[in-house]
Amino acid sequence: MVDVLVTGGAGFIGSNFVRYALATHADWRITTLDKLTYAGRRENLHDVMDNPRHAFVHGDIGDAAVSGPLVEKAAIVVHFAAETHVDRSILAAGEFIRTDVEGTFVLLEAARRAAGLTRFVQISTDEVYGSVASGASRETDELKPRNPYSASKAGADRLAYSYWATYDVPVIVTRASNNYGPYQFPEKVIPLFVTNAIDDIPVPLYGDGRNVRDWLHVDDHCRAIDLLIEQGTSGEVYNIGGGNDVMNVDLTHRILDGLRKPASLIKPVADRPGHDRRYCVDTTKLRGLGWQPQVPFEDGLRDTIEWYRRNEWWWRPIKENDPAFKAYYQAQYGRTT
Ligand code: NAD
Ligand code: TDX
Repeated sequence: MVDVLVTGGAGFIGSNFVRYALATHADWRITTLDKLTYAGRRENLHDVMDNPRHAFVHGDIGDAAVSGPLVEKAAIVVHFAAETHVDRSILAAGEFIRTDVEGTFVLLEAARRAAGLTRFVQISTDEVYGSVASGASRETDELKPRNPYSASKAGADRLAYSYWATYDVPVIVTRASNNYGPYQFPEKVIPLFVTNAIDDIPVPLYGDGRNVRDWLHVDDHCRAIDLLIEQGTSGEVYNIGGGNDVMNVDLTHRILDGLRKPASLIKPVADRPGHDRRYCVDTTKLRGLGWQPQVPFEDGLRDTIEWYRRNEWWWRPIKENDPAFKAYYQAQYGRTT
């Protein structure tokens, strides 16, 4: 059996990856290590908690006594755990530095001692390139992060690389574009707008709504990570993008149309400070290994909207009963919605 450690496996992408990996690799024994922050939820793994090839450990990656032994016995580490929401990083950046930078450092130190480690996947982000006015970011481009989240991720991205260059830890760095799909915490734009619209609550569109994101279905992301575990080269960086560049205002109309809700639900609100105008990654390198996205955006968005429509059990308790969600919503949108 192959021992795989997935950090942040109770979050959005991590839980989709755990589910995908258990179904795809009969010889993988997966340990999920997750702190269960506001974004990490046992419910995200409800259907794999009892799987005999899956163990769940509740703990902080920054706690070396917990994370160290798990890394040391792993053959593969896929490191998703992070604070991930740009708007929260603008409100308070401390946890982003502690988890995204220092937490990654703790894992990498353990990775130096891990005798059987063949792969350490550092899940970075396209945001490390900063805003790109035109063209597409290549892996060799300069990093110009512009908000506390992306700056923390850039720190972790280069720290992981340095552990390959310096200590020969078998690191691969991935930089994916905006993911969408089931189990995404309902404060990121797609699940927030879908669930607000279901309840006829206005959807707060930042600024002029003309910012562009490249949408990648989480299943295509999981397939890319899996391929890179098998075929990637240590010390290399790989962009992962869906090739679906969409302006926020167009995305919003598609969501409202998909739910047969009126455009009058769109509420223009103050812009995000330092709001990156556009991200776009060049995926030639990954495509050279045989990967290409399989989920057309139209189908993926329709299915995602349908998932939130059918799975109110999953999101309604967060939005209606979780005081932390209400406090965040008030802090973020209180003045403007
Ligand atoms: P998420 O916020 O849904 O999940 C993050 C998970 O990490 C949660 O389960 C949380 O409990 C856990 N976590 C946080 N701090 C921890 C700590 N100190 N110790 C252990 N666990 C901790 O995030 P996501 O959207 O699934 O993103 C996963 C990874 O992918 C992140 O590294 C993120 O930067 C990266 N990424 C995300 C996107 C995207 O569009 N969502 C795009 C590119 C890259
Ligand atoms: O209420 C909103 N209104 C709005 O107009 C929210 C929450 C967002 N937006 C805009 C801001 C962005 O241009 O929508 C776009 C997407 O916003 P988010 O869902 O917050 O994602 P983004 O800031 O692009 O970052 C995401 O992609 C890169 C993830 O959250 C990161 O973890 C990932 O690294």
